[in-house]
Amino acid sequence: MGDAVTYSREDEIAFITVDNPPVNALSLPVRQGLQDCMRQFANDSAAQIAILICDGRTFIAGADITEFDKPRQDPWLPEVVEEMEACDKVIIAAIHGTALGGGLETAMGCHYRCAVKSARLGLPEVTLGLLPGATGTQRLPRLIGVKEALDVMVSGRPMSAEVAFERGAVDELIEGQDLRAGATAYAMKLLDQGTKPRRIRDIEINQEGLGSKFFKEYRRSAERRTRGFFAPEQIIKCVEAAVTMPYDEAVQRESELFKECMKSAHSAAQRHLFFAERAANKVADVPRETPLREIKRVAVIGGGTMGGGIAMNFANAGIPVVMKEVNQEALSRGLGIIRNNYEATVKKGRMSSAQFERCMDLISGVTDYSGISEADLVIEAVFENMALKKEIFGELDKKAKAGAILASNTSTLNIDEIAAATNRPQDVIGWHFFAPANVMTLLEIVRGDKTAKDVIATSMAMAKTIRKTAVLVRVCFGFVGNRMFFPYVREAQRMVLEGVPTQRIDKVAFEWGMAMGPNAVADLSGLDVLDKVNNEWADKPDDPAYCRVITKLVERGHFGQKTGVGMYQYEGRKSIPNPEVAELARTEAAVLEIPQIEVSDEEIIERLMFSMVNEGALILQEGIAARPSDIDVVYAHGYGMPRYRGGPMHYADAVGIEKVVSSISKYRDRYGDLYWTPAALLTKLADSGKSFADWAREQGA
Ligand code: 3H9
Repeated sequence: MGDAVTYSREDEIAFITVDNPPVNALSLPVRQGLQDCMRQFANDSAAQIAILICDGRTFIAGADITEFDKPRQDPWLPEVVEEMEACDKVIIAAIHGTALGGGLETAMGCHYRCAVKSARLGLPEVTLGLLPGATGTQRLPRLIGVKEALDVMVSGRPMSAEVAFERGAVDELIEGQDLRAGATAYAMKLLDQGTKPRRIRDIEINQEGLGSKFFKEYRRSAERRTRGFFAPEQIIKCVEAAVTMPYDEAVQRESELFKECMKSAHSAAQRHLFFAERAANKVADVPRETPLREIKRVAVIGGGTMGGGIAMNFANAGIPVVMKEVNQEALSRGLGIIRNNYEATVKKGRMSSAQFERCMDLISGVTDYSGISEADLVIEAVFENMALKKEIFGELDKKAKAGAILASNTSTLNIDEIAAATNRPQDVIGWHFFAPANVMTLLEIVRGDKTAKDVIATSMAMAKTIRKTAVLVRVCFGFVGNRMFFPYVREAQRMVLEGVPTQRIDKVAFEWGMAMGPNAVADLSGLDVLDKVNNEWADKPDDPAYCRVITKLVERGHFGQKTGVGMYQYEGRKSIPNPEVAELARTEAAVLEIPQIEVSDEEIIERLMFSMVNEGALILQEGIAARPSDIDVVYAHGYGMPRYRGGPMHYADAVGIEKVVSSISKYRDRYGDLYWTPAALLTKLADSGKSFADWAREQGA
């Protein structure tokens, strides 16, 4: 303790400096240090004004999230903030980097705020299933207005310093990057003007334009954007309190609602994902200091929907990319789709015309391998066919420059086999994008047996550059995401054969939080695609009932959304039940002698989720994923699982591994061993009363 916050003075200006790397989080020594230094300032008769400033890359980025699972230790942040505000002498917050969560709340306890233009300010607690619990819900509406504050807190998105200045959350913008000099000049100006402390708690909330239905309507629109999440409504309640109650009572209400959030399963899940996403970046045998290969130019082989989406990611990051197609017609079509996608983004106001032109300029097309030899990274994105992929990699081996990374966007196939088609398997790696590739944030990076460490390190770093969340996995059919998705679809299909309506399964999954139910997703992915993958799976289960309805629909040419009929019928994008499915299921169930049974909502979720969890446990046993939390990141980013569930493995921990194993055993008694034998890891955990998280800790993962 002691050095996290220091007090110093230059003439009449005191500096309270926070130094708690990496992000100056408000751990106990920082809270204590702030309180001590503030008191020192109050008692320092030579100091007339104080500047709260941070060393390192950022202003305070929030409360220390690692402390949230431990007992509370005083001084608690709200008290520190209130005490700071009560000071009789002016305190200024000087902001660079990010002032987030408790960091912005601390800055709002100061009487004025100045910031460099590159700074960002926000209250992202909602992303952790929390609300700003150190008076932020009371102060921000007073500073920038009720609607604006709600938008900031419910979305969790930070404001740029310039926007914060326009709205009144920042009082002075500092030109250039010399924050200390700029803040000092600002302090001198305030001293010259004889400025007194301005306390946000004393500001009247501007209620202009807040009609009687304001909160009702705001709730309705927030509910559409944040379906299922607990924290947004808690935030709205806090702001409602700010508008209707005296300040001190409303702060009390904020504190109660914060505690409810903190205790919620949602927050535990969302905090788990916060750390899971950061852990996924770390690869045990690839040290942080591994030198990276330089990636200045990229080539994408295949200009279909996937290839085009992949190319857009690089153009968006300012990296030139050449796309190869087999002939001019296919190339023009591919480039046309990219142009249309960008134009739609411009129309929605999410991209300027200048950005659009810049991105289009960065994308070029070829119909042969010319241009490929200049690329530092080549991503093959043709359709899922081993022979074709091998042919392309053989060609790349001849044409790509030495040291280029050769990546395959395969969703299931063996990277080692693809690598063996080259004389440089150390340069070959899987980059599994998720459709639409320019939108979905997940990138499964698949290391082969011979993939070089610098190829892994460069791939992980490039993923960050193109704003993807990367998870490193090893080779198996379907890798992590799809391998676990197969049992999910399999169980949905089996339930359809057992007489459960397609739409009921999807409704239950949707209400549990999935972005779409399994049948709707199957239709979106294409039933023909799923059927093809099943047929190419060497270890496909020996089970005539396996995805039977899909197979029968495909035989009839019903491929899902793309043909207008599949597990549902489609009128445009709207789905309606397909009566053919129920009838087909009945007929097939009779042939297969599958009894029609009553399935409860609870069973629907158990069969969908626990079948995945069991597969996830096998994946961990086999070392395909390094940590259970990596699997959770895959599901949160690539498969529409709501963040408040924390991913399938965290969900299993939350439900209790013993319960998971006892349910799996129940289904084994009903269906036999083929699918429902509990993985050895699950049984071991259940027997020892441990969770996946305990196991990961023990493994040092
Ligand atoms: C809050 O404030 C509640 C209050 O309202 C009420 C209290 C009563 N705590 O992300 P990075 C670690 S809730 C502890 O890779 P970047 C992170 O785990 C909080 N640790 O860097 C990582 O560790 P490692 C509201 C934290 O440059 C390292 O720092 N605030 C915290 O890409 C680097 O992080 C937030 O939600 C933390 N608060 O991004 C902000 N933050 O190296 C959360 C980070 O061992 N933080 N770490 O893996 C962020 O959004 C980003 O970290 C930030 C930097 C944008 C700041």
